[in-house]
Parts: sequence; structure tokens; C-alpha cells
Amino acid sequence: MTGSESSFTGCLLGLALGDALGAPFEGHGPFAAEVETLFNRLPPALRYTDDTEMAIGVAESLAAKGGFDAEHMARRFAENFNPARGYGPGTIAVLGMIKRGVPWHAANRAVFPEGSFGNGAAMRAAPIGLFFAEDLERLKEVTFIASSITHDHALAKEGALLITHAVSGIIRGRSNNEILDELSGTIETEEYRGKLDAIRELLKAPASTETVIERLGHSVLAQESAPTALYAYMRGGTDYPETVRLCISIGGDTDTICAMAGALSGARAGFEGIPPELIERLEDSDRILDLASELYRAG
Ligand code: AR6
Ligand code: MG
Repeated sequence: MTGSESSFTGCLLGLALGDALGAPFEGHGPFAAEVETLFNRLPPALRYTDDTEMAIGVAESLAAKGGFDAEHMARRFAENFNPARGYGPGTIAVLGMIKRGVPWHAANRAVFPEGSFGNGAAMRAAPIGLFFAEDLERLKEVTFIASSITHDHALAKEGALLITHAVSGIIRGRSNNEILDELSGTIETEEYRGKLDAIRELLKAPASTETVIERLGHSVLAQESAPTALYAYMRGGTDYPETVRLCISIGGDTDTICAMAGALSGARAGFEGIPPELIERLEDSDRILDLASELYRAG
């Protein structure tokens, strides 16, 4: 397996912690003052949401099968589904149908006839980037099919590719500029090409939260959150808490933007880069750590 075990554990923990830290702020903001003191008054238990529950399903399936099996992954999603985790309405309906035995490729257009372009495929996709880091053709193919299980719209799939390809680039030791250039070569929709240009521009100088929201968005739609997360990661780099703080300050769909940026920052920083006082408060942190190691060994 390419990459170090530490980048795998950092990535999954970074995703789950970002999700849990961002969740209390979901739907509000932008924030400034609250974020300054966030890490000084952490709740004793950090609970994750649907983002992490689904990312666990992705990682479990890849590790159990030693590769990608769409039917198996769809079953993991349905079996892991806990309605208290705050799933999006489209995903709740699709997973309910899969649970009742409807094939995923029939369920995935039952709610939105063109497929969902919510960020639910991108938020869970990081483990695919870890597992297929070296094989970019297969990475794209798997990212798209794994997204389709619940999110069949091109914008949802390309949002997921933004995250998986960036994870792969981090594992392969690529710089931010190299990752952006690789992405421009593989992304096909105008929507995301424009967003990649906007990220490049925003990174050139300090940018206000308002400008970031205006250029990149902060909503539950894939095209209005996956690019925001990529930008936040590229600003925060290996400083994991700083990256999460930045995502929370942007507001909107904070749990998911923090989960996606947290996965990237965690992959870059590695396990050692994530503060132990955060890991020790995270729900199921031992299970998530074990799963990341299993995924590392399965490749
Ligand atoms: N047409 C119109 N609106 C759409 C479409 C479409 N084709 N696709 C999505 N939307 P959903 P998710 C809108 O329900 O992506 C949780 O908090 C529509 O308003 O598929 O799994 C998670 O943590 C739809 O309800 O859910 C995520 O942060 C919404 O986008 C977030 O929800 C979300 O799509 C998204 O979860
Ligand atoms: Mg969530």
C-alpha cells in the first residue's frame, strides 16, 4: 500500500473529528469569535454524524473485500444506517429502499430523477482516495460508481472526485499546485473547472470569509461545499486544528465541510498531527483507528 499507516489513520480520524467538531455549528454562521475559543472549551464527548457513519461504511467495504464491490458497499451503508445521525432526506429515502431490497441502481434516482447533487457522496469518499491512491484511472471509476449508490448526479460524483483525487495526491506527496493541476486535467464539468480557478485565485492573497462563501459556497450541495473544503485544506495545510477552525468560521454545512477538509488535512499531517486531546474525546475513536489500519493492510 502506498502512503504510510499514519496518513491512513490521520485521514479517517481527521474526517470523523472534523465532522464531530463542525456538527454543533451546522446551518449557521459565518462565525468568528466563537471559533477562537472552540478548542478551549471542548465538550467531553465528540459525537460524529452521517458523514462519518458513511465513511466508515466505505472503509469497511474496501477493507473487507480487498477492493471495490458496489453491492457490498451499498449493503454496508444500509446496515450501518442510524437515523439519529442527521442524514440528508434524499439519502434517507435511498437507503430505506436499499434496505427493503431495491437494487441501488434503481433506488438512486427515485427521489431526484437526475440523481442527487447533495454533498453526501463527497463527504464519505476519502477512504477511496487512500485505497486507490496510485491508480488514477481506477480511482476515478470507483469514486463515480461509489457515489452513484446514493448520488447519481455528475456534480455529486465530481465533488467526490475532488476529495478522492486530492487524498491520492497527498498520499503521493504532491504539492497543492500539483493537485490543482491534476484535478483540472481530470474534472469535466464547467462548474468545477470554474471552482478550481477560483481556489487558485483565492490562495494568492488573504481572503475574507464572505469572499470565500461568495466564490465557493458553503451549502449542502456538492458543488458548493467540496471546493470550499479543498480550499480550506490548502489554506490550513498540515495544521489540523487551524483547518477545522477555518471551516467552522465559513459556516453553513460545517460538519461536512470540516469532514472533507479534515480528511485531507489529517492525511497530510498524519496521526501525529492530530491533537491527542481531540482523539480521546471522539466517539468510537478506537474502532476508527483500527479500521484505518485494516484498510492500510488490505491494499
Ligand atoms: N435537485 C434539487 N435539489 C437537490 C438535488 C436535485 N437533483 N440533489 C440534491 N438536492 P440529499 P445528502 C438538494 O438529500 O447529500 C446532511 O446534513 C435537496 O435539497 O441527497 O446525503 C449531511 O451531513 C436535498 O435534500 O442528502 C450533508 O451535509 C439536499 O440537496 C447533507 O445533509 C441534500 O441532498 C447532504 O446530505
Ligand atoms: Mg452530517
